[in-house]
Order: sequence, then C-alpha cells, then structure tokens
Amino acid sequence: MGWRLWWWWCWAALMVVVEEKVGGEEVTYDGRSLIIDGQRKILFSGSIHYPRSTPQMWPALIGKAKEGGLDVIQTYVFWNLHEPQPGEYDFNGRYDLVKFIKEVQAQGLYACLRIGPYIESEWAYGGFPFWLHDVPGIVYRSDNEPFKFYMQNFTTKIMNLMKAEGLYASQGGPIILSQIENEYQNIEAAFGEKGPSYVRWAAKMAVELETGVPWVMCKQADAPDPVINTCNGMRCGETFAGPNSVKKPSMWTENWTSFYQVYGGKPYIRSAEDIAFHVTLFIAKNGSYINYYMYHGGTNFGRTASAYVITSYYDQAPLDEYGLMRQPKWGHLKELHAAIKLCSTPLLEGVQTNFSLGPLQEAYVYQQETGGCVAFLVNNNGGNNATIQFQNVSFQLLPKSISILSDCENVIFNTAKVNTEYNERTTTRSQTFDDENKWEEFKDSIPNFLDAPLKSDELLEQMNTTKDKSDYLWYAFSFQPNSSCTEPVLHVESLGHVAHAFVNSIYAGAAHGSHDVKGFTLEIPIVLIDGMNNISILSVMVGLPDSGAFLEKRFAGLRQVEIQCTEKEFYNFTNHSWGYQVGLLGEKLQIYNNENVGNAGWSKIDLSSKQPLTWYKSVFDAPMGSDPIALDLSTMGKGEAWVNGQSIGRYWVSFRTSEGNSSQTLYHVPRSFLQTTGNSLILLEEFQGDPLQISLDTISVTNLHQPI
Ligand SMILES: *[C@@H]1O[C@H](CO)[C@@H](O)[C@H](O)[C@H]1NC(C)=O
Ligand SMILES: *[C@@H]1O[C@H](CO)[C@@H](O)[C@H](O)[C@H]1NC(C)=O
Ligand SMILES: *[C@@H]1O[C@H](CO)[C@@H](O)[C@H](O)[C@H]1NC(C)=O
Ligand SMILES: *[C@@H]1O[C@H](CO)[C@@H](O)[C@H](O)[C@H]1NC(C)=O
Ligand SMILES: *[C@@H]1O[C@H](CO)[C@@H](O)[C@H](O)[C@H]1NC(C)=O
Ligand SMILES: *[C@@H]1O[C@H](CO)[C@@H](O)[C@H](O)[C@H]1NC(C)=O
Ligand SMILES: *[C@@H]1O[C@H](CO)[C@@H](O)[C@H](O)[C@H]1NC(C)=O
Ligand SMILES: *[C@@H]1O[C@H](CO)[C@@H](O)[C@H](O)[C@H]1NC(C)=O
Ligand SMILES: *[C@@H]1O[C@H](CO)[C@@H](O)[C@H](O)[C@H]1NC(C)=O
Ligand SMILES: *[C@@H]1O[C@H](CO)[C@@H](O)[C@H](O)[C@H]1NC(C)=O
Ligand SMILES: *[C@@H]1O[C@H](CO)[C@@H](O)[C@H](O)[C@H]1NC(C)=O
Ligand SMILES: CC(=O)N[C@H]1CO[C@H](CO)[C@@H](O)[C@@H]1O
Repeated sequence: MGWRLWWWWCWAALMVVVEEKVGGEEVTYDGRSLIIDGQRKILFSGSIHYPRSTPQMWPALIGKAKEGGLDVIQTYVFWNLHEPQPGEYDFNGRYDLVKFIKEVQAQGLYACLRIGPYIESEWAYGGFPFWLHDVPGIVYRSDNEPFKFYMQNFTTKIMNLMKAEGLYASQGGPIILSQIENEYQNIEAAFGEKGPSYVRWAAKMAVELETGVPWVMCKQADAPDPVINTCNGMRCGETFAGPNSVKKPSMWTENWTSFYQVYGGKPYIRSAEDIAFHVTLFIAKNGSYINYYMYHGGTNFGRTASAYVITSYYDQAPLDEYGLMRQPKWGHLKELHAAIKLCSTPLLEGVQTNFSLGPLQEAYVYQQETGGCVAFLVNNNGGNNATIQFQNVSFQLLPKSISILSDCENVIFNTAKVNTEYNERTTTRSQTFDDENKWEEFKDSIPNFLDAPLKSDELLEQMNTTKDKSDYLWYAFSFQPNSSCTEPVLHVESLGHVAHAFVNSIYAGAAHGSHDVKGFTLEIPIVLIDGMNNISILSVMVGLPDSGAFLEKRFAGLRQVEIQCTEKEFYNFTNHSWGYQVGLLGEKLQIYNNENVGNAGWSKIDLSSKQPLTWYKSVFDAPMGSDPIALDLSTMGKGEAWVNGQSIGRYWVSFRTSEGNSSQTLYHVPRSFLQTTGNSLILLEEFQGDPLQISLDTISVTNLHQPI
C-alpha cells in the first residue's frame, strides 16, 4: 500500500538522522547470563503490572524500584483488557502498555515483557478474553487450530506494537526479554500428544517474530532451543534443576515475595531475611537473573481478580499496594543488590567451585585468573550460629544465612542481618459518613420466573450465560406445592461462588464456597404460601477461574435444586422450567456512572428496612495532601464499590478468616480517580452492611529503628 511505503520512508529517513540514539544491538545469552551490548549481566528484576496501578503512579513506582537496585521491570500483557472483542483493541489509560514501557525506558531501566498470552496471574480467566469461549471447537493452550490462530494473532499484535514504537533493545528500546506461554508444564500432560507439539509450536511461532531479544518459557523444562527455560517459586536456589542446555543461563522469573491472598485467607508474610537468603543462594549457584513476583502488587480494580482473590494484590511486596516502601524488605533487598553488583565482575567472569564447610555449611566461590574473587558462605542450619574456617580464617555464620565476601575476605552483606530501617503503616481517618442525610439508596429488584427475559428447561452454566458481563445471574422458577408440604427446606447445590435465595421476593438466606472448596450447598428452611410461589436464586461469581487445563470447559452456577417436604418427599427442580436474568437492574441502569446516578430512582436511606441487594450513594471531598487514600469498609458485607464511576474492586468483608478477621477491610482509591470536591461514592451491598460506619482514610508510613 502506498501510504505504508510513504510512512516507511519517513521512518527510514528519521532513522538516518537519529540512528546513533535509537540503534540497538541484539540481546543474546550464553551459559552464564544474558548478554546486552556485548556484556554479561547480573540482573535484578521486579514485577509491576501496569493495569494494577494508574499511569499517575507508574513514574514513582518505577523510580522506587530503580532506587531499590532493580535493573528490569517485568510485566505481563493482559489480553482481555486489550482485545475486549475480536479485532477491537484498547490501549488507553491504565491499559497503555506503550506508555508504561516508555516510562521504564525514561528511567533507564530494562523491561521484560511476559506476553503469555495465557498469564494466570490471579487475573480473571488467566488473561483470556471471554469471547474465546465461544470460538467453535476451541481448546485453550493446546495444539488446536482455533486457539493457535487467536494466540498468534494477539502475540503478533503486541510484537508489532512494540516494534512500531522501537521498544526492543535490538532497536534501542528497553525490552531485553519476552515470555511465551506461562508455567505450561503444570498442565501439559492433560493434553496428551497435543501438549508437547503445542510447546514446540509456541516456541517456533515466538522465535519467528524476530524481536532480536531472547524468549523464555517459565516452569517448562523442555523449552525448545533457543527459548530459555526459567524457574518460578520461592526457593529456586534449592529447587531449580537448571537450564536444559549448558548454553542457557540460569534465570528465576518469579521469586514470590509473598503470595496472593484469597477471601477467607490470611496475608502471607515472607520475611526480608528469607527472601534475601534464597535470592543469594540462587546467585551463588550460577543464577544471573532474578525477578521479584511481585515487587509491587497493586489493586485488582473492577472485576479483574480471579476466583475468590481479594482486591488488594501482593500488598506484602517491597512496595505495598499503595506504592509505599515496606521496610525492612525494600531496604534489605536494596543492600543485597548493591552487594552483588559490587562483585559482578568475578561473579560473571570467574570460575565457580563449591565445597562443604561443615555438616550444614557450604561455600560457593567464584575466582578470576586476574585475582578477583567472591565467596558465599552458607549456613543451612536454621537453629544455630556456625563457626567455620574459610581460607584459614574463622567466620561466624548466623542461623539460616549467607555471608557475601566481596574479595573472599571481607563480609559485605549477611542475608540474616538487617541493617536497614523498619517502618509501620498507619491509617488516619479523614472523613466519616455517619450523616444519614448524606446517603441515598436504591433497592435492586428481584426478578420472578415470569419476568425473566431468558428461559430454559435446565440449569444453565453461569459463565456461558453471563458471558462475563456481570458477576450476577438470577435463576428463577415458580411452583405450587402440595398442601402436605408443611416444613419445606430449600436445598441448592452450587459451583457458584455465592448463592442468595429469595422466596416470593423475601430474602431467605445465602451460602458460599471458598477458593479451595468451590462447590457448596445452601440448605435453608423456607416459608411457602398456598398457590404459586416464586423462588429466585441469585448466583454470584467472585471472579472467573484463572488456572488449570481445559478452562473453556469449567462449570459455574447452580447444579441441583430441590425443595424437601419431608424426609422422603421432595420436589426436584433440577430439570424444570427456569427463568434467567443476567446481571442486576442497577448494573443494567449503570447507576454507578456519574451521568446516570440522577435518574435511577434513588431515595432517602431507610435504615429500619435494610435489605440485601441495595445500592448506596454518597459524595465526599478529596483528603488534603498527597498521601494515598483508602476506604475502610469494615462494616460492609459483600459487593463492589465505585468512585466517580470507576470500580475500585469487589469487597467481601464478611468472609472472615479462622481467627475471625476480614481478609481485606481497606480498599485503595487512587488519587487520580478524584477531583477536589463532590466525588461520588457508590456501594453495591449484597448483605446488610452498614454504610454509615465506613470511613475514608489516608495511608502513611512511619520509620522506626527497631522491629515493631
Ligand atoms: C488478527 O485478526 C483480525 C481479525 O480478528 C485481523 O483483522 C488481523 O489482521 C489479524 N492480525 C494478525 C496479525 O494476524
Ligand atoms: C556453575 O557453573 C559451572 C560452569 O558451568 C559448573 O561447573 C558448576 O557445576 C555450576 N554450579 C552449580 C552449583 O550449578
Ligand atoms: C556443589 O554444588 C552442587 C549443586 O548444588 C551439589 O550437587 C554438590 O554436592 C556440591 N558439592 C560439594 C562438594 O558440596
Ligand atoms: C549468633 O551470634 C550472634 C552474635 O554474632 C548472637 O547475637 C546470637 O544470639 C547468636 N544466635 C544464636 C542462635 O546462637
Ligand atoms: C592454610 O594453612 C595451611 C597450613 O597452615 C596452609 O598450608 C595453606 O596454604 C593455607 N591456606 C590458605 C588459603 O591460606
Ligand atoms: C453457550 O451458550 C450458547 C448460547 O449463547 C449455546 O449455544 C452453547 O451451546 C453454550 N455452550 C455451552 C458449552 O454450554
Ligand atoms: C410471582 O411472580 C408473578 C410474576 O411476577 C407475580 O404476578 C406474582 O404476584 C408473584 N407471586 C408472589 C406470591 O409473589
Ligand atoms: C403431591 O401430592 C400427590 C397427590 O396427593 C402425591 O402423589 C405426591 O407425592 C405429592 N408430592 C410431593 C412432592 O409432595
Ligand atoms: C434431582 O435431579 C437431578 C437431575 O436428574 C439429579 O442429579 C439429582 O440427584 C436429583 N435429586 C435428588 C434428591 O434425587
Ligand atoms: C434431567 O435432565 C437430564 C438431561 O436432560 C437427564 O439426563 C436426566 O435424566 C433428567 N433427570 C430427571 C430426574 O428427569
Ligand atoms: C485478627 O484480629 C485481631 C483483633 O483485631 C488482631 O489482634 C489480630 O492480630 C488479627 N490477626 C491477624 C492474623 O491478622
Ligand atoms: C515452586 C515453589 O517453590 N513453590 C513454593 C512456593 O511457596 C509456597 C509457600 O511457601 C510453597 O508451599 C511452595 O512449595
């Protein structure tokens, strides 16, 4: 096409002028490390996912990562955000991948692009757009033509976008590494012969895109050449069998700084010392690339979290959900990075030897012919100090620690000795909402069988019915009981995740599953009237599944419904005429959008008749200053929250841990979502939470010299 040629000419002309600036070199590797600009590198990398924060937050997050000693920012690419319908693309706002990568470049860091495009990542449907589900004959992540077509199409789209912006290191850009697929080995066997052939196809397809930078496959021992197999886990220094060729470097693409959290679960606290130990061990054993998963987790805004995963993501990472430094984690790792960098020449150019120093003690030494030397003295004994001899000098090693000797003589860092500051996060109440007059409410409606727009003679699978347009699906039927049915009990088996039952529009009760036990039973006594009764059951999903083989065949929603009259007598409604409604009325009216909030029939809040499925609306001013902001929703039950029409995520405060604590009470409101005054707040409450007792808080950290 003529215009394309013209465009190419302009581009080529520009290249001549600025060639020296934009020219790059292919990134390669050998058995020791990646090779960038002709040099081997030890690289520290950290995951920051662009849609889990805001463009306004990116510069500070990347800046703090750089200050913490990182060389690389790693991100997944989120297919379902970018291609909401086949061939329709969205790269705006939080989805602006190019802007994010350019910010990484502007701060002088490298980028690692994990395209997947299957990403898991505790992200709805593992990153797949839901429309893939309706592609005829599709089998995800297998040697299946329809799937491969769409995977190649999206991967190519992203590659072309990056190339057009000159973002590969081979073009002078920051991207030094790309990933195809994601932890596929976990499920490969389920596909029989089509597993290995898919791996070979994916590797070939990726390599043929000619990015000029290497590809990795994480947790994929059989990654075909030249794709590098890498390790994911918490202790890769102990668990990784190594690259599958002596010509490939040893790389760790996910060293979990914590763990994702689910509703009903507790935060996973991993100490700075433990992370430092495992990172150092990996380096001691020839590792040359380590990525912290996550360095900053952020927020699962809207409905993007996968099944049962909370809205806050990896808050325990070195930069917390709000982007604040979590000390001593951030500082201890910064010191470790500096110590390793000081030794990088002998590490990359020296010859490694290792030997025992005692029953649970060992040394890893890198020695250069020119005299450069670095030693790692490892004490695997978690209970006791160990006194050992190394090169005729006595060293005391702290329990479960590694000492780094930069010249094989002087200890410059010990993983168990934290020298950095500690800090404590505090929340300060900025605004309360206890004035009834500042609230309005909208009671959502309960559809009956007759009103339901969709009918079927069986229980429909939820995801295929909602097409992921909503978390909510109404299942309704009506029936006339025998007069002998005096003590009826409603029995529902669901693969839900939550079911709320209404009998003749009156709330009858609810039940829910959990991340680990997905199926659940709702069994509640109900009151029936003579004549026709309307039973309406709201099945709620708290995120789509994100992992495992055959994701396209998963079942969610109600599986079996009966009304038990006596021990022996029951009605079975599993095969019955059912009416369906996708989503709630308030969702259909989009009453969370500012322009629609006026006309939805809001009324004065009535606390005497609190009803499940109520929307609440209020307004608030932005707190002064620049501290991050969160809503404390401790007194709410379950639902979703919007600020100025933007969803800040699902909340589920009433799902408690075994100690009786909520998994998450604070919900991040990014500053950029706010104007100075008159911000709208909308809460959709499924149970009977109390909006009057919530608060808007600012978050800050206070430095301490001692652990708390
Ligand atoms: C991807 O598919 C769309 C249609 O959905 C098509 O227009 C486009 O050309 C394809 N792109 C590539 C790179 O194959
Ligand atoms: C590190 O690499 C060297 C050179 O390839 C090899 O001899 C040594 O066994 C490796 N060490 C470990 C712990 O894997
Ligand atoms: C050296 O390290 C390798 C890899 O960790 C291990 O298998 C081997 O036993 C070590 N050798 C000695 C002498 O400790
Ligand atoms: C290890 O030695 C340090 C001093 O180097 C001491 O403070 C600590 O109590 C010792 N720990 C144990 C478990 O003996
Ligand atoms: C350690 O001492 C022994 C005997 O005193 C000596 O033979 C050896 O060379 C010394 N080793 C080092 C590394 O200094
Ligand atoms: C999904 O729903 C469509 C109608 O939208 C239907 O034709 C198809 O059979 C359903 N697929 C499954 C697997 O239930
Ligand atoms: C059941 O639903 C129908 C249709 O909405 C309605 O006309 C009827 O009054 C309802 N019955 C009861 C007992 O609520
Ligand atoms: C309803 O009544 C009929 C006739 O009296 C009886 O045969 C049937 O078992 C009853 N069914 C239930 C579920 O009570
Ligand atoms: C109700 O019918 C379904 C579908 O046939 C069946 O799986 C279920 O076991 C029945 N329930 C009872 C209590 O028999
Ligand atoms: C319910 O329907 C399914 C599928 O249509 C059928 O296999 C099953 O036998 C039916 N169960 C009853 C109790 O009618
Ligand atoms: C649970 O809550 C109690 C009381 O608020 C608090 O003291 C405790 O530390 C919490 N436990 C956890 C594991 O967060
Ligand atoms: C692969 C790996 O190391 N997995 C570990 C990740 O961390 C969790 C929690 O400590 C362990 O249970 C896994 O074994």
